[in-house]
Amino acid sequence: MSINEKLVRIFHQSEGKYISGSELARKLGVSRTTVWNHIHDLVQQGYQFDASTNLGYRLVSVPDRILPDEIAYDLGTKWLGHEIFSYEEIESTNDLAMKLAADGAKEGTVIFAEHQRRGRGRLHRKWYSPAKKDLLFSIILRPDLHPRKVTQLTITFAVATAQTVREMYKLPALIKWPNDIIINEKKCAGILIDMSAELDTLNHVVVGIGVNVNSRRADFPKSIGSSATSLSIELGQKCDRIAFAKKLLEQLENHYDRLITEGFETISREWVDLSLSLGRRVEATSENETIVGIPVRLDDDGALLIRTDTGIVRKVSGGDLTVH
Ligand code: BT5
Repeated sequence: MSINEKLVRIFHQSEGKYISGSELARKLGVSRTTVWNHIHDLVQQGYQFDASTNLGYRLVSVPDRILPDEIAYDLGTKWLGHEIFSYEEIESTNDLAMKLAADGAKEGTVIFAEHQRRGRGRLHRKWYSPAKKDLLFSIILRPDLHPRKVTQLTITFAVATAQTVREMYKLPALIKWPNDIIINEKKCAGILIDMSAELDTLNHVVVGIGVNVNSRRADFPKSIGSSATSLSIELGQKCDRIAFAKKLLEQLENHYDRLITEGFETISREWVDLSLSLGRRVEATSENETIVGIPVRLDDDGALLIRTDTGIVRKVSGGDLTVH
């Protein structure tokens, strides 16, 4: 752990109390000048301290930035996010995560970015996000899952994300199959899964999640202005991105672990309560056809089963839903 990381930890543990320069120096095993230099460094990063000649230093506020140390502090996960990278600007966190995964990065590694130059949705679509306002991250996983069942992962992470939004902010988050998180009929988060697979086995999977946290209406491009929202727009106040990121990582781990150990059934049941489309009339559009009907349930692969007007139940494995 670097001296900066240790310092941040000591200040967090002191819960807003002053700590003298000499105590910090003793705890860190360095000189008081070194302590001062590192505090100066943290100030450059946006941390704010009160400095008192008699009492020492007190942490007043942490910057609104996705700093790995801040996310890692007190993070209640067993394996997810024990390795965290964060970039000011990057092409796409999913692209980098795929490269790192191919190079052998540990399962549970998380890559965050404050801005993506080429944020991606599914099918070469774009993911828009203004710099430094939202959450954009990717997780490296190596599940023992048949490639055919990878939609189970999308559903699992969508359930975890919707539940986190509900628990933390009491907002009525729902899931539009397969990967959209919707609040009051507008999209506030999306999930993108990339994978490397052989015929029957997955090598690795990258789960990319974009959540509009503090985006404002004016931040959205015109093309999505009427269909997108953010947590802060819905709440009418700014959200603490670090607190949300921590809770989300904890929930994602919890749901993923349940999927792997207990199978898809319980997740699938939780999805029912969060589904925007069950029982409503939908159009499911994929590359080659459009199926119109009423979704009845998920099958064991995470695909959506839709009852058409003729009474036949059709399986939809990908594409987009329009909900009427
Ligand atoms: C998604 O695709 O919803 C997946 C989004 C995944 C984004 C994350 S961010 C971190 C990681 N790195 C990446 O490069 N990507 C992942 P899809 O279902 O195809 O939806 C894409 C569509 O959503 C676009 O065509 C727009 O219509 C709309 N859209 C784009 N940005 C949006 C935003 N910020 N909020 C709401 N809707 C948006």
